[in-house]
Amino acid sequence: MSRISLTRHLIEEQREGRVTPDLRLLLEVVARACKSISVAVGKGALGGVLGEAGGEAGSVNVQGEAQKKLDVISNEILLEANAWGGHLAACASEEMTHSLPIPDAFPRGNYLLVFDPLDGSSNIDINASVGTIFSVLRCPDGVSAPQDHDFLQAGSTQVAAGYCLYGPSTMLVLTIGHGTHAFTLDREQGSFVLTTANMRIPAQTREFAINMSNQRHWEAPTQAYVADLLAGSDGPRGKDFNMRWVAAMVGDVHRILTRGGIFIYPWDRKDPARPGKLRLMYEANPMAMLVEQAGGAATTGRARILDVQPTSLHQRVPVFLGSKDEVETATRYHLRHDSAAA
Ligand code: AFP
Repeated sequence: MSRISLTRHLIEEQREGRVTPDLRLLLEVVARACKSISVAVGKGALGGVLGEAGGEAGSVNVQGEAQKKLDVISNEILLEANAWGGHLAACASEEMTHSLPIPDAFPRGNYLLVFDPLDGSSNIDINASVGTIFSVLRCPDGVSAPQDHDFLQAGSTQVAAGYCLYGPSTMLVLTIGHGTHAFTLDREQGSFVLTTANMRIPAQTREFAINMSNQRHWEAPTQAYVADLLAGSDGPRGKDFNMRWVAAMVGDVHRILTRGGIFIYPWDRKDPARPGKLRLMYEANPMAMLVEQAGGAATTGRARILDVQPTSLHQRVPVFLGSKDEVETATRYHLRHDSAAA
């Protein structure tokens, strides 16, 4: 059987009226940028790309996190690739304080792109999986020079979302709102090939992912839920659970899309001003769309992530996502706790 490339897949989606020519071009450009990032990541120490950005002084992003050289390189690759195609009005990134309108020298399109150029950057120097996460929104009508507030749209309005996982193989996982599809990079041919159409997350699971070292900082319902998972067949859940933690959300979500599970990054008391660690616009929203399109669920522990109205570009949010029944169970623990406390 002939192989279906990403290009062919998108052209067929365009013929079905599911994707506009501009959105197709945008997604092809993002995929091309991901190939370049994959090459840079793959060179490792030989490419001189490991370690911190900014020399001895180091550099930090708007989150106050140390930037790695590959964070900066990946951000530049995505910005450069998307500047001139005429399909985008503006970009926003984890690595930039504010959004960036497309330069006046180039035509502006109707879409907004927001991304985490290299998620899981603490994995870079240990040669473990990292990834790029992206979300595509419509530029509001009548806006020719979009600013940060134009990006503040609920995740349910995303027109496309995806990630590229740089692991033993490079994989692009994409949704345009008609299922979640996985493409594997054929390094010799230089093209992404459809390897799993319509990924489906099993509704039930025996696997969870959470950074247990934060346990003492969690709120009561998260403590109670995870305690019951750990109690296994001796506790109220009546079955044993296994635990996995990649420390790059892309890796954990990819495992869940492949074989099920629940991924949790809850609110914790380490910094009460921060509602969780993960960012809504370029981590939680795109992953929630991919997971829902594969039959899973994604909540803040209390409400659907895709319904959260963003109030700032770099806003954080608690995340519970993956196998539908398990996410609903975890959410019930939080809602029950809230109604008992009311
Ligand atoms: P970085 O990209 O800053 O390394 O953070 C990765 C991440 O946002 C997400 O991809 C992981 O799931 C999570 O943080 C890992 O967090 P811990 O540091 O608590 O393991």
